[in-house]
Parts: sequence; C-alpha cells; structure tokens
Amino acid sequence: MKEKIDSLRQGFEQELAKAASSEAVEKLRVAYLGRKGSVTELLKGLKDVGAQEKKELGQHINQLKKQVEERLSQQVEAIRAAEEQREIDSAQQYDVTLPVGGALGSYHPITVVQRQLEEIFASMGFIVEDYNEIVTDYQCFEAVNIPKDHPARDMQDTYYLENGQLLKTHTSAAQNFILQKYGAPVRAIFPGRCFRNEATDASHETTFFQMEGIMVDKNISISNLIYFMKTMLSEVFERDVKVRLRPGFFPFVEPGFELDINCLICGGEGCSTCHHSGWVELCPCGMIHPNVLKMGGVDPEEYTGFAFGLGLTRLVMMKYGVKDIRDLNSGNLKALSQFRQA
Ligand code: FA5
Repeated sequence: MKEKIDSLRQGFEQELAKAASSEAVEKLRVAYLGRKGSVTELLKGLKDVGAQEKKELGQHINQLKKQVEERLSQQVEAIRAAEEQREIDSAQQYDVTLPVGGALGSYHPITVVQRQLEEIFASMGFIVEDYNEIVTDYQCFEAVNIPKDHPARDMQDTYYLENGQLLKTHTSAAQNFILQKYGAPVRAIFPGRCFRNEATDASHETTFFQMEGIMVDKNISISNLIYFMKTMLSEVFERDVKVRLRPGFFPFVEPGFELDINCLICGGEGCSTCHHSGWVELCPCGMIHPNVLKMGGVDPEEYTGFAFGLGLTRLVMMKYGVKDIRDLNSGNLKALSQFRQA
C-alpha cells in the first residue's frame, strides 16, 4: 500500500502540472478527494489492514490528503494571479505625466451660471448654502406647508426610496433647514439638483437644477422681492429682458407669483421650448407663508420674508439659446464644448 500512496502522489503532481484552468483543478480535486476519489478510496481500504499497519498507513494517507489539498489551492491561486496579470498587461497603458492633448475639460454651462448667480447674490449679502439631494417627506413637503394628502403634492411626481425618504423635488426642501440654522434675519440662496418623474420634452427633464432664495427680516415686502428678481435678471442677461408676474399658487407662499420670461429662443413668437406660448416659467416666488416661518422657528408676527425658486436649468437655456433641455443633460461633449470659457 505504501507504494500505491507514493505512485498516487507522483501521478497527482504530474496531472496538477497540466491543470491550467480553475475547471481543470476542480476536476482533479474531485478525482482525488471526492467521495469516490483515489485518496478517499485509500482511506476506505484501511479497514482491511491490521491495527499496527493501519496506524502507520493512516498517517501516510492523511499526509497525502493534506498535500493534495494544499497543492490544489496553490494551483487555484497561481491561475487567478496569472489571469489578473494578463488583464493588467492587456489594459491600455496611460502615461499620466504626458501633457494634455486634444479636448480640454470645461465647466458645464449650468455650473458657470450657478457660480455667476452665487457671486451676484453674495454681493447683495446672501449666504450660499448646499443641501442634500435625499431628504425626508417632512423637509420636502410638510415643513413647507404641504401636509400629507394635500393636492399640491400631485404637481411634483416624486421618486420615493424604500426607506421612506425621497429625492428632493424642489430646493424649497431646504427652507426649513436654513430657517432653523440661521434664524431671522437671514438672506440665503441654496442651489441644488431636483428630481421629478416627468414626461420629458424640450423644457422638462426628470433631473434639473433650481436655485432657491429666501430673505427674512422685519418689514420685508413684495417690493423687495421684485427688486431682487429684477437685479438678478439684468445681471445674468446683461440686457433688458421682458418678464411678467402673474398670480401663482404654492402652499408655502402667500401671496404667490409666477415670474415668466419672454422666450429668448423665439423672441416671444412661440416655439417648442415655450410650448408655443411665447413665455417660459422661470422663477416662481412669493411672500413666505407664516406657517413655514413658524415651523422654521421664526416668529411671523415679528418677521416677514420672500422666497423664490429659480429654474436654473431653464435660465441657462434662455441665456445661451439652448432649445432643448435634454442637450444640457446629455453629456454630449460636442454640444457642451461650445460653452467652454476662455
Ligand atoms: C417649485 O418647485 C417651487 N418650489 C418654487 C417656489 C419656491 C415657489 C419658492 C415659491 C417660492 P415649480 O414646480 O414651478 O415650483 O418649479 C420652479 C421652476 O423650476 C419652474 O419655473 C421651472 O423653471 C423649473 N422646473 C420645474 N420643473 C422642471 C422640469 N421638469 N425640468 C426643468 N425645469 C423645471
């Protein structure tokens, strides 16, 4: 039996040297260590030998078994390492020290305009705040006076997460946070990405940017709101643009307005961007509802304020004459490189 063990060991090593894939190694494992494998059969054969011999042979067979197990896992590891090396060798090699050639990167036009707006508002004493994209139902709706089952929720088809949180549908979701953080008086803008389950068209995307602003102080009125909106638009467009203010309903402002801009794609004649109306909804706004101030920890008897929710992506479309909002989200470098700043 001793010779049998030695010849099995030799045979195993020869076969292992030829096993070049993990499947071949697995076959070998079954052939030697499986239920009917050669080593297992040897162990079974021990029952037919005497007690003294059994002890000695048992030790030899167990040594062989251990050796086979170790060699098999060594072979698996060697095959894996060789595969990894092959992948590395075949991957494209980059020399990171080479100077940049070809296309230069540039800021996205939305980032360019957002930064411009941040500078404009900062120069008028506004803080610039950042806020989460995943928010709670309370932040997005209840804290801005849209209780559960309020019909206003239907206007914002919302992506809910399994844990009950949601992708923010509007930057107003940060109003409560800002009021709680700074109290009154406060002037703040907070740009951010918003998400809605929209049917997309030339002026609607499922992912778009807004820039919210609030100003809360003693004696703030609609005149202040109009002043800041006018200043912002004339700074961004660097020319006179026609706007109109009409009543608009949002549960978190009272009174509320829709600020529309004369469509700069068609000059007001009507096109697919403005849905053939000549006007583009750009910046709803209004005087902050007392309930919103209260929930933000601000006394509405003492303070008033305005809020606006600028459609930043649409503003970019108007500023640069982009007819279709989808071009801005496409990641199409040919389209986006046109906005590269010198
Ligand atoms: C709101 O989101 C309110 N939170 C705005 C607000 C803030 C009102 C503060 C009053 C006070 P609305 O759903 O209308 O309102 O969106 C505001 C702006 O975001 C729109 O005028 C439009 O310019 C832009 N917008 C809305 N939905 C989309 C969309 N799917 N794609 C691109 N832009 C959009």
